[in-house]
Amino acid sequence: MKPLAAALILCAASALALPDPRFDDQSDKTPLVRKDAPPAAAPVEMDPRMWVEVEAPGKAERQAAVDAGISLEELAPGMAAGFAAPRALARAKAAGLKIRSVVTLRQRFGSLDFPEKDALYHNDQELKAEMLSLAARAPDLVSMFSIGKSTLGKDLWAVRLTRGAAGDQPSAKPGIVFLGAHHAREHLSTEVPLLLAKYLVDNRDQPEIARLLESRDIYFIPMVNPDGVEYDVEGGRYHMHRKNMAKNGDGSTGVDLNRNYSWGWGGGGASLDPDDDTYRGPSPFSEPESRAVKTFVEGRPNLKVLLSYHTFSELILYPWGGSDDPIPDAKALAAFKAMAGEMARMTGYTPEQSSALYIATGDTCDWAWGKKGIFSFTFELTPKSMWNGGFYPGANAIQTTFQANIRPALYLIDLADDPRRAATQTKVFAAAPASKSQGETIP
Ligand code: 0X9
Ligand code: ZN
Repeated sequence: MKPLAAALILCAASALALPDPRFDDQSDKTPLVRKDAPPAAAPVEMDPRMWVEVEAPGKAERQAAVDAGISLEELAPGMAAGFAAPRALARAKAAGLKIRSVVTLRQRFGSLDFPEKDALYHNDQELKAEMLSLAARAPDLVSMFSIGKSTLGKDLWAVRLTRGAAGDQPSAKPGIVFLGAHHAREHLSTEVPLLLAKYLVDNRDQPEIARLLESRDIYFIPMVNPDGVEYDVEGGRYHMHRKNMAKNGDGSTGVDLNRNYSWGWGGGGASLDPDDDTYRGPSPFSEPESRAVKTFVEGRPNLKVLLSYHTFSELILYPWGGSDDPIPDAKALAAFKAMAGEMARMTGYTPEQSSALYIATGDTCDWAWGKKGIFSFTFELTPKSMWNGGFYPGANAIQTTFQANIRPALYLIDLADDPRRAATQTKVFAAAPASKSQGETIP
């Protein structure tokens, strides 16, 4: 995939201070280009400036464009182009300049994308395209909709797999939701739910899968934090970014979405300092992304199970995460432990109460269990440690991690009718048919 051309913007901006041969045809020495043109340090996606092309048969038009506040960067016969903030664009129009085209900096300078070696990972647009193609492939089974907008206005896409209900239509069938990428740099946590959705569609005629698609209401929201993901890969290199892209009062960026849910919000393991990676946000559900998940869940009382994918460490975590106390409902605890244990056997991951990792308040699963009684798990996917790739384990990790996670996903989908039965039932959902997805087989 294409590397981001943000470097081009920086080059263009730094070139502003130098005499520029593009403007040699000027008769006077008045500089055509504003010396105070804004630097392009902000992420391209957040940059409100546009790339504007105006008709400019002669110097008068170029000058009018510059006087309007456009910083001209490119000249060709009859046209001039450059950066324009929204007010500069309005002034250029008011001055009577003919505007040929207006595009965002992202459109002009290329997409924000993964480094070439990790091109198999999906950015926001590629994810959307995959979901659309799934929905087109099996319209009787798959629907796609947005659960809300991100801080920067991107749609938060959900794909729904069930027979007999689409989009927002309510369903009485037991429901389950798989979430990914609360944390920007945890890219495998998007790939796994996306590939699981594809897997179910590819194998929809296998009797056991067909039964689940008939009897369950299954949702995948693979990228809860698209702004953060996009920033994390900006420039074709990784930024180790965790939070969303909210602008904080102190000038820092981002709220930790997995500290922003209301259950136990403001307690331990969540920072008050906006600059910290674990900043909890100014108030519970202050962020549009966590609010969208809340609204999504609250609108679907049929949801019985939730799995929030994260990376990394190979863990299967269950509530509480905000306290070392066990959840008070002993029967539910027995079910949680049985489920986590079973899925640990399937994956080789380690099962434990979330707080055993560390106490952290305001996470998704404490809220979903504490407030809604939804059996909720956090999976910390591969790798096991920083030494095996940490947040960036490479493209080869996608298939192996997905494969390892098929059986736990089918098991949870099956149990959604009555998760408590896991405590007493030893027979687990076993029939994982040979996968047609990308020619792989089930482990
Ligand atoms: O800290 C987190 O949000 C999760 N780990 S991660 O490395 N993906 O950031 C773990 C959340 C587990 N929940 C609690 N301990 N409350
Ligand atoms: Zn995480």
